[in-house]
Amino acid sequence: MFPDTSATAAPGGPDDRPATETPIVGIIMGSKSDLKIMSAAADLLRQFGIPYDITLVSPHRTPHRMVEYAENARKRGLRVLIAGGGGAAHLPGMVAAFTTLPVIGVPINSTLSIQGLDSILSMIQMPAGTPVATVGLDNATNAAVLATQMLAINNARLADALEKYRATMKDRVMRTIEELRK
Ligand code: RP5
Repeated sequence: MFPDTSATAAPGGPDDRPATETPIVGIIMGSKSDLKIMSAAADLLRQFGIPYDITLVSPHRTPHRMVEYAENARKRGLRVLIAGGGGAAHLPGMVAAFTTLPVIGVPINSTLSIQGLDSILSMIQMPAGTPVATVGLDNATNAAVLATQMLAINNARLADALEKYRATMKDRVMRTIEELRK
């Protein structure tokens, strides 16, 4: 169920840094039941040293909170949003309708889901003009990597950290290849 964050540990950032600075990434999800998936995004952002905040925003149970969150996101300094949801996963699309910040959607294979296909379809077919950058099912790690890549467009430290992250992945594959040769 959990993404293997050990396989994608990000070098180049302090591992245990608390998110005390002004957050620039907002992680939101429809339910506490999504947290076991979405925490992988928080873990990776922390490793990259990117300040974030994380909270629940339900499009169906707290719709006014969702509008307020999305409308205030840019004003309070957020630059990218990561939104996860399962079942009728309307959160990323609706948040995207209320902000011009980039929204990365994480479809979640929740207990309500039809094996996650419902969540995926709820996010990917956005009308032209209001995109949600949808990553793979339960892949909050990729959402965090994509957010980091967006922030790295004009941030040399993050660009360097991403290079090291890629190098770490390559090293793991090369080590496995060596082990298989034995
Ligand atoms: C969605 O419904 C949430 O994102 C969650 O994935 C799913 C189930 O929510 P709970 O019934 O577990 O609160 O809105």
